[in-house]
Amino acid sequence: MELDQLEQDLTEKISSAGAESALEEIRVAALGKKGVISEKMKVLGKVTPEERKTLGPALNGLKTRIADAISARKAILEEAALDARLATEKVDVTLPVRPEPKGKIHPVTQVFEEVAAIFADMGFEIREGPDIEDDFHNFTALNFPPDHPAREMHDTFFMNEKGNGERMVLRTHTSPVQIRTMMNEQPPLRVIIPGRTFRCDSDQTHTPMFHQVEGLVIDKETHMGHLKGTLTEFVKAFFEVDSVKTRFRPHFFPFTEPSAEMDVGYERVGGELRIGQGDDWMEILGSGMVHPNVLRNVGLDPDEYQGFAFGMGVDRLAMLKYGIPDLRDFFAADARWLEHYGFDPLDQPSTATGLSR
Ligand code: 2NM
Repeated sequence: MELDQLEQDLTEKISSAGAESALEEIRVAALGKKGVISEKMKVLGKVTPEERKTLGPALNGLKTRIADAISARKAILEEAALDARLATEKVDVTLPVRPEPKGKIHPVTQVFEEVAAIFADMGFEIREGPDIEDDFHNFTALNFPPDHPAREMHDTFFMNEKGNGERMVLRTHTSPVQIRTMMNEQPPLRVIIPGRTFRCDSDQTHTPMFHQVEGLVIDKETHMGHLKGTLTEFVKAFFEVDSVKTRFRPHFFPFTEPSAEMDVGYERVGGELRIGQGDDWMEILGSGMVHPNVLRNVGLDPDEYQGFAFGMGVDRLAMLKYGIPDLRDFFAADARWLEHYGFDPLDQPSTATGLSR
């Protein structure tokens, strides 16, 4: 009689348990080490053999039925919990698609990334340096003579004199980073340096702040052939054409000897510029073999090491490639202009999947 009542109580509790934690409490109270059923089992040793014959099977049966009832209830609760979770995670496939990401990549940023992707494929690494430079890194180490016109007030932005009389400058090119790289690292070097540059110049085709990518290769046997091959491959990859007509025209830079400007053939078809072929020439970049004085200034022996360097204006490259007519729009921060000329932030330039789409 007593066991029947106990079974009825437990069964009712089990079927009304609303959570797995409540069910576990019932299990411990009934079947745990000090649970009611376990306590009753302990008494079996103290009853007469006669009583044991009926009480034993009765207790064992009760234990099994309660354990079964608990696992059955547990399965129901687990299923209900899963159903509830699935209901909250339901996706409404009739909702409209998400809007496109807002904002565009500026053409200058796009070109920086395209140039980096092309040179990365050729084994170049990226180096960066400060916008504010000292005279040594921006001029002296680069073999500019003390009276060179670039050092004049009207070409270079000078900071106020420091206590020691030294005047820092806004770097006029990214070449000081080449100097820093050569002084801090050992050849062989293959690096490109993207960045902002500053010159005191403002008209239709010049802005006081502009963008450059320069490059540097230093090794024991690097020669003018490597320069021509590297830059020709670069121009082909950048303008996304299979062949390009080029011309290397002698030039002068203080930091390279010999120096050459690279022109590419182009033609105008209708309103469109076609770069690569044609009867007209367009200057695209400056280059040359690093001057022995520059190598000596950074502590390299010109009889052991040599190399080439080059530099190009990123703003002009962006105008040429993407048909942007006015340089000053680059810096006007006009959202409608950027919406028109800008690039999708999710499209990463890569030579494998296409630089631009
Ligand atoms: C140019 C053109 C030619 C150049 C040279 C160097 C250094 F540090 F190696 F001497 N850096 N950049 C270089 C050479 C830059 O820009 C039109």
